[in-house]
Amino acid sequence: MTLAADLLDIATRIAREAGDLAARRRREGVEIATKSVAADIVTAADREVEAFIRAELERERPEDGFFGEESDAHESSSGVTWVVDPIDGTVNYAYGIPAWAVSIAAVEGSADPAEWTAIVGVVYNPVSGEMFRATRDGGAWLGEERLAVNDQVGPAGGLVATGFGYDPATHAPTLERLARVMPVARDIRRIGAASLDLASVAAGRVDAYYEKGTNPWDHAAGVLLVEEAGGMVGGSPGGRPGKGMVIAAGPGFYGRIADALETEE
Ligand code: LIP
Repeated sequence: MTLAADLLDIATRIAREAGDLAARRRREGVEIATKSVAADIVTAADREVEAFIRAELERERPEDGFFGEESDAHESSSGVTWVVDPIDGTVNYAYGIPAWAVSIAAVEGSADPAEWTAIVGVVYNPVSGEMFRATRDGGAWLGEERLAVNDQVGPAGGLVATGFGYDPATHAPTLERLARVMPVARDIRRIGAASLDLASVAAGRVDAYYEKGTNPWDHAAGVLLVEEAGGMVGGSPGGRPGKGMVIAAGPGFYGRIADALETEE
């Protein structure tokens, strides 16, 4: 079995078990705490689920590194680092909106988000039971269905997913950015979880996704899904996807939305 295939098996099993744990805790009731700003929340389940994922990964691959949303990073001695968001879409999870996911990626080459190469990515939605998965050069899949981005965007424009940061100070520029995108969009979708937004691009359920201010654990797995589904990904003008910007779309629409976003300079 190749390294990617082995890592995919591990990621898929752990994502499913972690997602089912999170779903159980949701049914039992959610305890909420605040992080950076009032709207940036974390639940006890976020921390418990990340601890579960971390312990399972350490048991399976003790030499690998870890880079997660809710706990300290751990340096890799194997060359592989796991990038984990235990519950992406935390606000949806807290409100009981059925749009949140466990996002797990395995990256190699560097533990720096600006330099690493994702080789495995899984995004698991425990509510729908959908396990989106991809390996580098192995395609993106949902069950036995091979995923492909939608590259036929007509004159009405693209169906564009996006997200808004928690910090109220970012809302004005976010809305200005949205106003620049609308001329190339038929409509907007604000799903509330970057990993599910990116999985939706990979599955052709939306034509594009963009967002400024997300964290590596929000998009590491989803970016690989889009790439392996034939899509294009990028960030701030000419850069890689990152906190400055994540853009994902089919090749035929990517330029239109990237141009609309680049005019903010
Ligand atoms: C969320 C992202 C979402 C973004 C939110 C938040 P979290 O991640 O998935 O796209 O709009 O502001 O960053 O906090 O739920 O893991």
